[in-house]
Amino acid sequence: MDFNLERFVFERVLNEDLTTQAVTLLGSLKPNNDSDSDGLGVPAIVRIERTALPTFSSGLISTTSLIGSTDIYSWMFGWLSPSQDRPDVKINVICPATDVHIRKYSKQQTHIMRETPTLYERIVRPYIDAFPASRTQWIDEVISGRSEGEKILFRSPDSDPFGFLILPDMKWDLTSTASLYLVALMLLPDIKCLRDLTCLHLPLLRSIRREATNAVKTRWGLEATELRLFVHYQPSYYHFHVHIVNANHTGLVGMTVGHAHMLDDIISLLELDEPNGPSIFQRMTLSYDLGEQHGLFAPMKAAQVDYAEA
Ligand code: M7G
Repeated sequence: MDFNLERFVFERVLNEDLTTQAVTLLGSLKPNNDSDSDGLGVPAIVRIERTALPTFSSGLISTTSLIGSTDIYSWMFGWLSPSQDRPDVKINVICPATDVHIRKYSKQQTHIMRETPTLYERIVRPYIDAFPASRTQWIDEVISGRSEGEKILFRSPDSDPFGFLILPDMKWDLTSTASLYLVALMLLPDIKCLRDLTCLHLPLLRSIRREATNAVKTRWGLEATELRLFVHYQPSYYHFHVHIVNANHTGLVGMTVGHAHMLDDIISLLELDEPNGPSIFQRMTLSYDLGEQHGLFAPMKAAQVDYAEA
C-alpha cells in the first residue's frame, strides 16, 4: 500500500502522550486517484512518535522511509527536514482503521477487572470466539511468508504442531538495540491466549525462550538476562505470541502489572501443575486493567463484585 502522508486529512487527535511525546491522530487517507471520488477517504490512524530529538516539532513530515508493512499496518521513519541524516520520528499508520482500532488508541480511563474462570467462560471466551478473522489477517500474512519474510529470525519446521516464528515487532525501528523489540508468533491459531496454556505447552514455551535468547545473542550480543519475555492478557490479537524486549526498555504502555505476564513465571506456574488436571490458567482469577473503550469493558464492569462490600 502506498502511503503519501500529503493525502492524510486530519480529523481529530485521539491521544497525546507527553512522556513519549507521541501524538495519535485520526483522519482519512484520500484515494490516489483524485478523479475517482467525492473526496472521501478511508479512515486512518497516524501515530507520530519522537525518536531521539531533543525537541519535538509537529511540523510537516518532508520525507518518509518505510521500515515495514503488513496488511493494514505500516511503520516508517519520517524526516521533518530532508537534510538530516537521522530520522526525526517513527510513524505507524493503520489504514483502513476499524472502529476497534480507533477505540484502542483513544485516550480513556482504565479500570481493574477481576476475571474468574466463570467470567472467562461466560463473557471473555465468547468475545474471543466472535473475533473476525480479518483482525489477525496480518498474522496470516507473516506466517505464510507473504509479508516481512526477509525479517524472520527463527522458524520451526511446518510439521511441528507447536511451531512458531520470531521476527522484529513493528514497535521496533530495527536499529537501536536499546529499544530491541521482537515477537514470537505461533504458526497455528489453536492457542488464543494465556487461558489456553497447559503443561502440555511447556516444551513450546521453553523453546520460545531458548530460540529468542539465541537469536538475540547471536545478532545483537545481548545476554539472556538482558531480555524481558512476556505475554499480554488481554492481548489485542488472540493468536498466541510472546513479546521479547530489551530488559532496559521500560515504561512501555504494554508493561503494566496485570497486563504483562513474564514468560518465566508462566513456565514456572505450569511446571507446578498436576499433569492430568486442569491448568492453573483455567483455575485462577486473572486481574488486569481494561480501558473503557475496550469491547469487554461493559460486560466485565457489570459483572464485577464490589470488594468494598464483599
Ligand atoms: P498484543 O499483545 O496482541 O497487542 O501484541 P498490543 O499491540 O496491544 O501489544 C501484538 C504484538 O504484535 C504487538 O507488540 C504489535 O506491535 C505487534 N504487531 C502488530 N502488527 C499488526 C504487526 C505487524 O504487522 N508486524 C509485526 N512485525 N508486528 C506486529
